[in-house]
Parts: sequence; structure tokens; C-alpha cells
Amino acid sequence: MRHLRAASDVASARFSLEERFAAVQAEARRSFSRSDSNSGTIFCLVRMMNEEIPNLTAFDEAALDEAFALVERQARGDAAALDGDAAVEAFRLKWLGTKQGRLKEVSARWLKVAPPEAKKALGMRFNALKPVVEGLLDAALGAGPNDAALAAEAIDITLPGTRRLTGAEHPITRTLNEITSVFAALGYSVGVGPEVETDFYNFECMNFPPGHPARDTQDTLVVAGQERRPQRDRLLLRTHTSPVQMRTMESQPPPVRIVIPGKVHRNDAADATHSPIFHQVEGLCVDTNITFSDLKGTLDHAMKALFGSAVKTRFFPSFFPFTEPSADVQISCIFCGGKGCRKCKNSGWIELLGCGMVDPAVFAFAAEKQPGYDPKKISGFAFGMGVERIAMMKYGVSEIGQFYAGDMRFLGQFA
Ligand code: 2NL
Repeated sequence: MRHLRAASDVASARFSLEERFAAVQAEARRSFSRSDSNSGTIFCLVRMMNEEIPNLTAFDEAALDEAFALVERQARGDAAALDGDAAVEAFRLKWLGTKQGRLKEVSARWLKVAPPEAKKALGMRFNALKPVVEGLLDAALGAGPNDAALAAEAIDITLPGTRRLTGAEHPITRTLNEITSVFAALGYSVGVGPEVETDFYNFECMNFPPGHPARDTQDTLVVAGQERRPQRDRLLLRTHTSPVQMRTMESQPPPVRIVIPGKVHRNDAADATHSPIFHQVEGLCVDTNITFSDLKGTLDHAMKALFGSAVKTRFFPSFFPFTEPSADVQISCIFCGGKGCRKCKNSGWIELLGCGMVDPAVFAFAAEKQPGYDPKKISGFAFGMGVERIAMMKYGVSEIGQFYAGDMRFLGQFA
């Protein structure tokens, strides 16, 4: 029985698995021509139907040990190469997948064709193999990425880091907030309103008579295509924040104490101190018996709070359409303390804001919606200041355009 010797050779450890398959196949080819084996017991033929899961046609202990060891080695080989979650999931499907997994294939190929007396031994080995593969999967799931995957995403901690820039308030925003907080501390509320306004709120109710130069399109940026509307409804970019103060008076009766910070627009040519877009803080105080002394005291306090308690103020007659009387306010030079220097053109004083007692004509517009603004019963003062001008003085900035250029070398100095 030459093929039996051959079979035992095959089962021995002297040859590699592949050599043994080859030897067995050769022996089988020879055996087929002789039909001397009808015992159907130890005939060993392992044929590579599939590259990895062979068909099993011998069912003795040694053949089963060998076949199951092969499959287990394959599973261990696969598990050792896993790198990353996707590969682990692919391993699970390949080995434990309920439809096309390899364990399913092992059971289908081997168990199905096994003779009844071999089924028990085969089943026991199969039942032992399954937890081994499941254990490999569990280990891969818990193990995290393998060394190769870790090396691939390793970070060179000796490289210089990326420095994150510290954010900071823009100097205009900071100045605007500083001014509003000075007045907030005096009990003023803070209001905001639209930048696109009507001619009525920007000019008419602020007592700009028809033909006043400030209405001229030279100064005002208007929205195009408004010609068919009545003059008062035509849209424009607000040239000051006063419209918000009028809207506030229309919506609430006196007393009113309010500051309006915001962006305003004028059709000005840009130069070192002018920009067509700039910022303003305007204030309004209305109550019974508000006097010019209240105005002077309030603004003197505000300038001391903004520039230091040594600062003095003085008031000069001026003109605004919406106040009567009106005044320009100067502060003692914050650079030389009033002695005279280049900044104050040797005068010792710097002009900083405008103010005045609210014109009765302005109150009359408010009184159309809120009768409480009857100029015979109440009075009030208002003031307005340019934020850029104050920021330029506070921070020693000589060109207004620096605020809008977005140059980090400039802005970084405020971080
Ligand atoms: C300046 C001067 C000023 C006002 C603004 C105002 C507002 C209302 C009524 C009356 Cl609702 N007046 N605002 C008053 C005087 C001066 O601004 O030089 N601004 C940059």
C-alpha cells in the first residue's frame, strides 16, 4: 500500500506544507489508477481548490490537526498585519463574516463532506478554532494601531511649533467701548441703529434746512435709484448716528440718557486724518431742567475719565443745525500738559468734540410721536465725537488709514 506510506510521510513534519500537498497530489494521481483502496479511511488528499482554504479529504487525527493548524496560522498572520480600524473590520468580515467568512467556508467545505465517524472530531476542532479567531479580533480591537501605523503618523516633536497669534480688540473698537463705558457708568444706555437711513432721519428731523451744504451729495453717499421717492424717504448712508437718537426719542418718553456708538459714512477724500467711513459716539440727555452746566460737567468728567484726571476742558461757541447754543470742546494738550508743543500747535489745547443744547426744532419732530418732548417742558444736551481722532491721539497714530489696512505689524502692537 504505497499510498499509505506516502500519506504518513505527508503527515509527518519532514516537509513543508506545500511540499506535502504536492506529494499527496502526486500520490493521489497514482492511486486513482489503482482502485485498491476501498476502505475509505486513511486516504489522504488535500487539494488546493482555493488558495487558502483547502478541500479536506482525509479525516484522521493528523490530517485534521494539520489542516486546522494551517487555517489558524493564516488567521494569526492576517491579525498580525492589521493596521487601523478599517483593517480590523476587514479581518472580522474575512474570518467571521456570517455569509462569506472563512470559518463559515471551513465548516461548509470540511464538515459537510466529512464521513459521519469523523464529524465529531472535526466539529470539536472547529469549535476550538472559532474562539481563537474571535480572540484575535478582540485583541486587534483592543490593541489600537500597530507599530507600523503608529510610526506612519508619528509627529516630530523636535520641529518648531506653530505659534498661535493672540487675538485683540481693534484699537477703534477698544476706544469706542472705552467711551461708551464712561457714559454707561453715568447711567446712559447704549443704542444702535441702521447704517442705511432715510433722508428724514439723517437730515430733516435734525433741523437741516433745505439746501444745507451737509445734504449735498458731495458729503453724503446716497443709495442709487431713489429719485421717484419723496425726498424724505430716499435712502442714504448715515452721516452721523443722530438718527438713532431721534428713533430712541420717538420710541420712549423723556427722561432719556443714551449714547450711540457706530459707523458713519461721508463722501470725503481719504487723507492722513479723513476716511469716508469712520466711527462716532453721540450722546443725548433729555429731562426737565437740563442746563448747559449739566453739559459742561458731564463732558468735563468724561474727558478726565478718558484722558486722565489732570485734563482740563474749555468750551467755545460753535454751530450745529441740531443744537442751540452749540460749542466746540477743547481739552488741555495730553502730550505737553498745556505748555505748548507740535501736537497742539503750541496752543496747549486740542479740539476734540462738538456739543450743544438740543434745538427746540429737533424736539418738535420727536414730539410728533412722543408729546413728552414738548420743548416748553423739557430740555436736553447732545454731543458727538469722532472715535478715530480720539484713538489716534491715545495711541499716537499719525495716519487714519492704519486702522483699516489690516497690517499685522500695526495691529499686533495692540495685542
Ligand atoms: C461733532 C458734533 C454733535 C450732536 C452731535 C445731536 C443729536 C440729537 C440732537 C441734537 Cl438727537 N444733537 N447730536 C449735537 C452736537 C454735536 O456732534 O463734532 N461730531 C463729530
